[in-house]
Amino acid sequence: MAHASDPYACVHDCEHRHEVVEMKTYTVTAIAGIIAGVVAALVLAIVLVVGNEGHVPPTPSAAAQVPPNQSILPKLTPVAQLQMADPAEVHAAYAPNVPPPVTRSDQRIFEVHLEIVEAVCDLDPANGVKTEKWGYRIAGDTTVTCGAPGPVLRGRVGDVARITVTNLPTNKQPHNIDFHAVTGQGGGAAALTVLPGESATIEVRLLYPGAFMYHCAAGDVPQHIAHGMYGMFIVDPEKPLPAVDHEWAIMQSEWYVSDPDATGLATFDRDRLSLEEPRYVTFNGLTTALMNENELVMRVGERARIYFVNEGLNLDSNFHPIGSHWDVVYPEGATHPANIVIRGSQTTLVPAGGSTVVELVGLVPMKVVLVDHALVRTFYRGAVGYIRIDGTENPDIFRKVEPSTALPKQPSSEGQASAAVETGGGSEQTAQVLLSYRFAAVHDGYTFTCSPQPWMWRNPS
Ligand SMILES: [Cu+2]
Repeated sequence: MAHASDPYACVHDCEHRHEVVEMKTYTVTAIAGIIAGVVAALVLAIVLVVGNEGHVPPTPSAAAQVPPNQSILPKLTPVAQLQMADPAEVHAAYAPNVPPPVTRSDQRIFEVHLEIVEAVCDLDPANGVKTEKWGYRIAGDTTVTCGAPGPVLRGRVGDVARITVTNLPTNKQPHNIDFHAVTGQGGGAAALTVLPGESATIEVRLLYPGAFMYHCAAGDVPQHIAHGMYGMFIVDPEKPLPAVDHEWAIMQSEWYVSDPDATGLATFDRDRLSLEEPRYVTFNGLTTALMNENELVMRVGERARIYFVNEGLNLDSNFHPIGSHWDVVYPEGATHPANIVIRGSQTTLVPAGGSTVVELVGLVPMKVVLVDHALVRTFYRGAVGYIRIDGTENPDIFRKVEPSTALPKQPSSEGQASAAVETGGGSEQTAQVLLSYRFAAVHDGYTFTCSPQPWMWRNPS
């Protein structure tokens, strides 16, 4: 029955009236749904573009598109139908640099040629310590005589990599390469075993995207890896990872050497190797590879991606950026979109022979200190690197409060701690690199400030 106060009143019967009410309800619901959808899309776009600097990492919903019982292997174009990659493509570079991402949409054949070098090389330049290193260089690059770590290689899932390894005739050892990116006997090691003066070639399909270790697997494999015979192979997914402002490669490794003699030469120490007690732990093969003039540089507002391989030989790495976070972690360096990324991690575990891919956002100017947070390796053994973030301060994120206002008026049971790592200059005479760790704590209304404690790389372990 019609009612004067009923906005949906009809003049016929109640059934018809209900239909009109339902139709109008549906219409209102539909309009509201459309508006809600548009608003949600706008909010999502704002979050992705503004809140995350335009970065769109893989999401759990995307990962769910490939259930575990389905293959993630690419559909392979037969090798006979593949074209050679454009000669302008770059597939090898030296860390911390990486070759540019492979962004083409088809599978190609590309070639890389590595040479094996053996030489006495710097290990701890600030202390004048050298050791015998074996490693890899881009073939023909005679400017490189120390090949540890070896070049960073890069290709795309589905590509065929034609890899040639040459053992220079001046070398003394047989060598080869086991590529963790390769599917086939020994990762190619047997097929690539070469005596001094020999070369060998394999053609291999890149099936899984990620950041992969490669290493020598000849003879006493631990001895060869401990001499520096390793590198990194980045395999880009079919759909490239989101573009970032910087991409860098870092390789952690251990050096089992004696104390240096009077000339600074530290020799291979098999006892230390057997005990898994390295004398040095380094990023990119040197104690100074990522500091001073070699520190990495980015700006506030930029995003950097680090491809990190733990070359071992024996230790797991606890990769941590002091003063920042891993905004994105591709766990175990497995960048296939079927995987779920981690957001906002503090420290990511990287097993020996494994990797991670992490991203860091510059939010305030500082020096991010890259460490293995098993900190003996950083303070006593050399595993440290720096990312300098330039730009404008942001007090909404970080500011120092003067001590007079920082001290609580009433004793509090809640303590606060802050820590910083910095380098100190060694004297010209000792040429020591000093690290100091300054710990300041505010606890129960009292301030404790410990004096900087310098340790030297040569500090006996
Ligand atoms: Cu070798």
